Amino acid sequence: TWFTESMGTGRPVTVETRHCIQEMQPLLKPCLPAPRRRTVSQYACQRRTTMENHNKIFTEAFDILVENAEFCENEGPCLAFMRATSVLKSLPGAVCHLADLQGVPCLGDQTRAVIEEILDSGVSSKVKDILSNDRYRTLKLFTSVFGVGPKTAEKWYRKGFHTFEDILADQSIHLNKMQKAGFLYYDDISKSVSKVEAEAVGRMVMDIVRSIVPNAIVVLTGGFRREKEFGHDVDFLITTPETGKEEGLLSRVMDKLKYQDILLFSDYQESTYDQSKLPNHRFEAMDHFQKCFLIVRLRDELVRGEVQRDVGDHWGWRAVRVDLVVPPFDCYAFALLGWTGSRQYERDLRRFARRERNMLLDNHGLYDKTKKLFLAAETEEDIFAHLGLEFIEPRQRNA
Ligand code: DCT
Ligand code: MG
Repeated sequence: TWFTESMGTGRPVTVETRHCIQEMQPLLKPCLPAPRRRTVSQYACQRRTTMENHNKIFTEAFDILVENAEFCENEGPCLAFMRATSVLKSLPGAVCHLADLQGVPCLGDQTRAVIEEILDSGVSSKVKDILSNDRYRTLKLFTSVFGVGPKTAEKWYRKGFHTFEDILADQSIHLNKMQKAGFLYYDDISKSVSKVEAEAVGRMVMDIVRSIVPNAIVVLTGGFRREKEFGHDVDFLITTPETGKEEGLLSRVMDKLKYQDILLFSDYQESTYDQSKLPNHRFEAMDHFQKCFLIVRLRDELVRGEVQRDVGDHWGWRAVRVDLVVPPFDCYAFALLGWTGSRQYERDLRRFARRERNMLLDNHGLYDKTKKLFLAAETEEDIFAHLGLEFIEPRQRNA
């Protein structure tokens, strides 16, 4: 059984009831307007994608296909399903017939077959098979632990483990510091963070940063900047208007968090940013800025503004995953654009820059390969202008 929101009622919907929903859907949801002369760009950075997704029935299926392809290291299908789910999220109405897909790019034979099956029967048999697959279920469970990637999950699965108890009881397993924290705070950090909680973390981080550098800039990025209501973590970009002042800032922030008994776990990464080594022709998942991946203690009173009495096993606080990234000021706009996401939006921005503009874009800067020079930017708008793209608000980057 896989769950989704039942058309706003909040009730879970099972696979078995999906075909009924499918029949009701045209009555309840605005269907896509006729595809006459509709042109949808193949690049997410030329589409506006808000949190209003009219095609959840398909995108949820594709998200599972993406995850499964990742577990199988099937890069081609993985990318194809990611592009399909992203383009469907951007459509202004529900797809009710195959004909609605006319003019919609990024849909190959495989993806169309999945859509067709869901249109016909309400479910995808491929997805159903994956959801009952032992390996998929186990890898999904293991990778839900902070610090456990697909490689480690696979290793544990091959040892015959199926549950957390199996792993924790085995003497031969050596957990690293991150994984230990991942298991220790599992219940809290696997619960999503609300916008109100993210804002409370924001005030906490802001107070500490400003007590060190009064004119520092602290910005909430990631999904919350895209106006998502919930997230898996809270991402911040921190910088200072005077270049150089940001050096050492992060370790001082962490000292203060420790001193205030807020820090539950930290993985600190020193900056490896070296301007002389740019432009970067390789695609790298991670940028070179000073950063840290944290688990912090968020006290209830910071969220609700009043002291709560501890009840039962509730201790008056919850653990939250927080990422802090500190770019130098002249990279700020690029870092902001990169850390705002979504991941698919970023992927397509870079692909668009490379293929359509002969430029290289990453979280550090933008390089024009034709003119052989770096293009400076103070704001995100500057970067869109360099790329010859219409500006897309963060809330429309939920690709
Ligand atoms: N990002 C990046 N390089 C990375 C990791 C992330 O540029 N190595 C960008 C893309 C999205 C953004 O940073 C934030 O990442 P996440 O927190 O993973 O995603 P999110 O969109 O904030 O989603 P969630 O709500 O799950 O946190
Ligand atoms: Mg995030």
